[in-house]
Amino acid sequence: MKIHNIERTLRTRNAGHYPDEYLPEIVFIGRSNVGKSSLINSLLSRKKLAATSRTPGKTRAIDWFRIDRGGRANCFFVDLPGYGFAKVPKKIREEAWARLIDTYLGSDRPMVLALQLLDMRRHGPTKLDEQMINWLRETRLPHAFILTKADKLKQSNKLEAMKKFEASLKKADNHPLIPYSAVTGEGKNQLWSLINQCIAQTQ
Ligand SMILES: Nc1nc2c(ncn2[C@@H]2O[C@H](COP(=O)(O)OP(=O)(O)OP(=O)(O)O)[C@@H](O)[C@H]2O)c(=O)[nH]1
Ligand SMILES: [Mg+2]
Repeated sequence: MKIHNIERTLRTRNAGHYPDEYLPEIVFIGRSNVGKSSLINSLLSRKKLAATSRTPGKTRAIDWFRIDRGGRANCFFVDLPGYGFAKVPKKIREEAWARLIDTYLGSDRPMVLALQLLDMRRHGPTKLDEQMINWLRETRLPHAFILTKADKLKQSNKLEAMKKFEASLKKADNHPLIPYSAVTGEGKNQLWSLINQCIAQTQ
């Protein structure tokens, strides 16, 4: 589907501050440096829309990107700040980050899909990821797991990593698990199909 226009509608660090417009929202969640901003750029075929960095903690606010696809398929991509960034003092980490995300996830915003990103090289979620996943399960928001940086694994290691993630995420609850590479575009078509399906279900 053709994208007509993309703009960043809002960047905020204030809990409870949202865009005026209600469109289906696709939410990107994951620890710092896992590749959230790179995934957004890759899906939208833009190099520098969402700022990426080798230094963790780049995205400290919530960003709303408005994706104009000519009407019914319009949506927002919501780039949440990464968690588990060691250089941020613990107090700020616990309070500001958690409040920002908790307020948003608990709001009446029209979220249609949450994408939980996990680094594919780690062969499983970290402790913080698990906390986030439990949090997500409580919200009952439809969600999928995106295994990032798939290009960094050899084919044989990929299959092994998939199996380990499936086991640890208890794949029985039927949430898609999609290997993704922002470098090669692997997973892009599959993820767009899922996004479109979730948007269509709300209309
Ligand atoms: N090889 C490879 N590198 C990636 C991929 N995705 C992201 N990276 C790299 O990983 C680093 C972090 O990527 P970001 O997209 O900035 O990560 P983020 O999750 O937005 O990080 P925060 O904003 O700190 O929460 C950058 O150096 C990216 O180039 C990928 O699919 N393959
Ligand atoms: Mg980022």
